[in-house]
Amino acid sequence: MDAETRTQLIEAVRRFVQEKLRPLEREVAETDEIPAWVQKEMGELGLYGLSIPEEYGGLGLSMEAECLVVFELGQVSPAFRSTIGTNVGIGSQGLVMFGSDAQKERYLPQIATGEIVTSFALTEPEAGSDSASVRTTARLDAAHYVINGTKRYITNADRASLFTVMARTDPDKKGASGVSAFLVPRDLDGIAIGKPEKKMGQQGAHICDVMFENVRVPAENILGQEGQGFRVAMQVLDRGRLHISAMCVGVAERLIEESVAYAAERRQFGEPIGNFQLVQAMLADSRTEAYAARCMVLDAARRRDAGERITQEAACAKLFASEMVGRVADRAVQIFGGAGYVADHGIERFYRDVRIFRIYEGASEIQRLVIAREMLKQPR
Ligand code: COS
Repeated sequence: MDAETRTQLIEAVRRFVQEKLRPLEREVAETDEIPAWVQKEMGELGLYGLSIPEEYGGLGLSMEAECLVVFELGQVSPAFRSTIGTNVGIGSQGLVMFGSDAQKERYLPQIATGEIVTSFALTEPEAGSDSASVRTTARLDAAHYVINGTKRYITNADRASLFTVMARTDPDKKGASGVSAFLVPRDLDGIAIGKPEKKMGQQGAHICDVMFENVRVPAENILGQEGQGFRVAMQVLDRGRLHISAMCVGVAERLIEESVAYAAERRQFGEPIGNFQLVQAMLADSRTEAYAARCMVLDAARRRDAGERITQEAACAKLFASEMVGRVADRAVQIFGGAGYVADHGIERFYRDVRIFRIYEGASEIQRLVIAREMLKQPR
C-alpha cells in the first residue's frame, strides 16, 4: 500500500473510531454486545483484512502500518478491536505463514471480509502459560484426524466459523514436538461452544470454552507439518504480542488525553488541578512511558517488516507496553479522583479493561522468560 493510501486509511479509521465508536462505549459495556452494524462497517473499512495479503483480498499492511492503525483503534474501549482482532492476528496468521496455497485460497478471502470470523484455540484448562502441555488430541484415522479435548477462554469462539486448533498428534511425545495445528471449521459435528464468560472488563469481547468430541477433520486441514503446531503458535504469538502492544499504546494515549483535559478543567484550591506539580508529575510520567512504548512498538514492527526474527523485541514491547498502560490507567483514576472511581466518566472501565493486557497472549512473567531465554541464546 502506498504512503498516501495508508494515510487515508488511518484517517478513515480515526474518524470511524472518534465519531461512531466512542459514543457507543457505555452501551457496549452495559449490553456486552458490539452492534451488528459496527461489525458490518468494520468490514466495509477493510479492518478484518488488515494483515491478509492483497492477493487474497486483504489490505496486506506491513506490521508497521498495522500498528499505526491499531494505535487508532486503541483510542476507544478495547472490546471494539477484539471484533476484528482474531481475524487480523492470532486467528489468521498461522494460515498466512504456514498454510498451503489451497488452504489460503479456500479461507483467506472470506477472513479478509469478515464473512469468516476466526478463533485461535491453544489455551486449555491445564495448559495456560505452559502451552506446550496441551492435552487435546488429534488421532489420525485414514483420511481424517479425530479431535478430542477442551479449549478455554477462546476469544470470539461464539462468532467463529473457523478455529486454528493446537492438538497433540503424538501422545508419546510430552512437550512441544508432539503438537500439531489444524484448521477446524465450526460446522463439523462434535463441536460445542460454552456460554461467554462474565469478565472483569472488555465487555463486548467474548471468550468461551470450546469442546471437541470426536470431531473428524479432513487430514488436509493440518497447518504445516505434523509436530510443527507449537512453533506455528509461537510465531503467531510473536506477531500478536506486537499487535497487543500497539493497543496498549493507543489506550494509554486516550487516557492521557482525558487526564490532560480533566486536569485543565477541574478546579481545586481556586485553580485548575493541572497547575499542581504533583498532578503534572503524573501527566509527565504517563506521557514519557507511552512515548517509550510507541517507539518500541514501531521499532519492533519495522524490524519484522525487514525480515528480522522479533521474538525478543515483541516480548519486550508486550511486557513494557502492557505494564505501562496499567500504570497510566491507575494515574488516570488518581487524577480524576472520585470521578475516576465512579462509572460515569468511563475511567474505571478502562482501568478494568487494560488488566487483561498483562495476561493474555503471554503473561508478563512469560514475556520476561522469553526475553531472558533469547538473551542467553544469542548474547549481544
Ligand atoms: N518462534 C519459533 N519457534 C519457537 C518460538 C518462537 N517464538 N518459541 C519457541 N519455539 C520453538 C523452540 O525453538 C523449540 O523448538 P525445538 O524443540 O526444535 O528447539 C520449541 O518451540 C519449544 O520451545 P520451548 O522449549 O521454549 O518451549 P517451552 O515449553 O519451554 O515454552 C514458553 C516456552 C513458556 C515461552 C511458551 O509456552 C509460551 O509462550 N507460553 C505462553 C503461551 C501464551 O502466550 N498463551 C496465551 C494464550 S494465546 S491468547
